[in-house]
Amino acid sequence: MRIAVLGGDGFVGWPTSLHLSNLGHEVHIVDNLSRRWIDTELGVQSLTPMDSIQERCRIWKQESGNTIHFHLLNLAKEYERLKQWLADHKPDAVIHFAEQRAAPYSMKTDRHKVYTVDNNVNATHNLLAALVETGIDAHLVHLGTMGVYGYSSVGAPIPEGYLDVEIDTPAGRKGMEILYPTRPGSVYHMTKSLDQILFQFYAQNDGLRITDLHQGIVWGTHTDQTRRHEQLINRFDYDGDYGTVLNRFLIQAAIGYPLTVHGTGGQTRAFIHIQDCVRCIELALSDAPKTGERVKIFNQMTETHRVRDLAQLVARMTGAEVRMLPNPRKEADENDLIVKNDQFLSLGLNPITLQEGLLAEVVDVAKKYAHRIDRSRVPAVSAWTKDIAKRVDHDPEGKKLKAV
Ligand code: USQ
Repeated sequence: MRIAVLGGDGFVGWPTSLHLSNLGHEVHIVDNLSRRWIDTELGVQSLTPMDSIQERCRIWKQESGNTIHFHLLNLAKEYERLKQWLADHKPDAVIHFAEQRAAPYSMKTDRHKVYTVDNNVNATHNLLAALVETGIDAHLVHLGTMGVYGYSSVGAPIPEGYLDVEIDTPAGRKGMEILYPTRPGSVYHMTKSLDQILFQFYAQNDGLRITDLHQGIVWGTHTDQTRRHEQLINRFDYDGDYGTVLNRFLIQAAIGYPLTVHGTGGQTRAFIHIQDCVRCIELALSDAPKTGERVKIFNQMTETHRVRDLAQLVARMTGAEVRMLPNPRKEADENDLIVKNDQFLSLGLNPITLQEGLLAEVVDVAKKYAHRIDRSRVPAVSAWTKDIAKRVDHDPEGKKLKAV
């Protein structure tokens, strides 16, 4: 297949591009390199040293003999160029990762909220409108998030996208299928909730074939392909805005920084290893919806864990200290989470779970590049409200709190 990977320079986009190229697909990365610009804005860098996208593609060609093409294009701002690109390249599938993906970044200031909505919603809508206008029957696979559902303890498993409900009508009770209600917990998660509605409309109105993947928190860094050469290495975010919880705990352990548990650490979240992410994309591509079919929605996660349990697991493994910090986010102190993922299992996903070997691999990577870490960028200080900001500013590293 000819596959466009929009956002193919990012944390999941890059290993996905390598994985699909390795399977023999013709891969085209379309990216505006915004993630690299955000590093510059924030004054942080990936833990792992990343080469330019052109250099990464050159090394991949040298290693595998396969070409990955790179196209510099801003989906949200360059609609006419996007349309022309699609008309010229006529991809069989389009994988859409091209969105700002960090909840803390999206909550930093009003400017970051505006940027995240503008970038994410326009990128998705421009793509949908351009697919209709060019008449290209490509399967669109979008990377969404489990976070669209919020994290309240419902007590019942979160289904894969749809919910059967009954409503009272004058003619009696009627059955109906609705999109599972969203309850996003950040501006970033809100944009992915809006994406869902855009997909529903374009599938129903124009017959676009769309798969939406509701992914959990990714952990790990290497995949089979990024391991093949030092310069194919994936990016790795450790800072308070872009680093995600388990990977952060692992690098914190590697550099002797107390593990930063927010609040009581009672938040339960869905997780998936990076190797499984790329496999899931492959599986989703093999199971495209037909024209006129509703949007296919998969929960792309393999297990759920409570944040403090993860901290304790990492502490046991490495001897790290755990510290409970004032939570910069507005989120439930404690929640349970049960998630269905039957569709990927039935397509053949064999989940990688938190095996010590792979956790240790992340610690090893972090130790190797520890000299690149700026410890002052580890605390998460982006606060969800002005009131919370006062609390977090007062004690960003929880130094006044007792270590446990
Ligand atoms: N947390 C800590 N300590 C930390 C960092 C985070 O206790 O040092 C807590 C947070 O308060 C939160 C939980 O860990 O309760 C998860 O935070 P996260 O930063 O790992 O994940 P999140 O903000 O939800 O976002 C990440 C990705 C996003 C993806 C999402 C999947 O950045 O792109 O959509 O995970 S999910 O969480 O399932 O919605």
